Amino acid sequence: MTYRFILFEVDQGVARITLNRPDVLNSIHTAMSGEIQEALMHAAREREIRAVLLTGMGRGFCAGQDLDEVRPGATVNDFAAHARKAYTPIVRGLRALEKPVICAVNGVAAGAGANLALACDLVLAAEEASFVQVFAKIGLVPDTGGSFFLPRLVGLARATALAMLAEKITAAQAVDIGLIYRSCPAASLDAEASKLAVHLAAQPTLGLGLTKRLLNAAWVNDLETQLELEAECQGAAGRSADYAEGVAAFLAKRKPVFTGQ
Ligand code: T3D
Repeated sequence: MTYRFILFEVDQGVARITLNRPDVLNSIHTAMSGEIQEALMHAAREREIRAVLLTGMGRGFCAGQDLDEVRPGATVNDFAAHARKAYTPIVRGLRALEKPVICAVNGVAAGAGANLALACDLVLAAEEASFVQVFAKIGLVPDTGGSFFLPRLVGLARATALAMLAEKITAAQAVDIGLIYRSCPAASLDAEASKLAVHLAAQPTLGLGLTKRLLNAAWVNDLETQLELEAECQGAAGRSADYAEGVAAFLAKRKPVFTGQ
């Protein structure tokens, strides 16, 4: 597929998705959302893709919904239908993709843009980047999974403050409250995120995918259900070629070569 609003490149097992509407801080409209959804499906389908790196072009990561597309009187006026079509499938795609997804937040992440990042597995941000649950400023509610991820990541008190006050927080604050994994200088963000993605792409992909399945389920399961799911996933991981390779390499005191199977 040819993309107009994102860039999609595959190298060393990593699919890099770059949101590419820098003039409007990579805000998302319907066509761009469709491209992100297609890129995630492509990443899920292709065996040689073993990690995904999501980032933004220019000075912003993503300013959420393109407000021009949804201004009063515009063609998109049923927000429920729009959320189901443009945002829900992206969050589902990110969480259901049983491969690690790294998000490199290169600048401001606002509204659905912030929550797009939170739906990824490992979020790195440039020190200059910021996060804002901007919805309350325009009379909307956190979507794109924000109302799910926020309280689980930072607790109800902080989630409520972030969602209701719509204050911008820095990348360092986001790390401090457990919203994201870590921050680094802007100049090294791309290299750090790429290094992490290439590393993960060479790890036991099947096991990492099952780990992601477990972590997804842990947010809703009780202990008994989760223990059973762990047993099932361990069964599947134990039958993988990468497990055989990992143990053989350990016993032979050599570096393992994982194929992702
Ligand atoms: O149907 C549904 O499901 C609705 C879904 C809603 C989900 C949402 O995401 S709602 C939230 C939508 N997003 C916003 O409300 C954020 C709006 N933007 C901002 O508040 C600010 O731009 C930022 C805080 C993100 C960054 O501020 P700053 O000062 O660094 O940049 P700027 O000057 O405001 O923006 C730069 C340009 O990008 C500017 O265009 P210009 O003047 O250079 O021609 C601005 O208009 C444009 N831009 C920024 N955000 C958006 C946008 N254009 C369209 N839509 C945007 N969201």
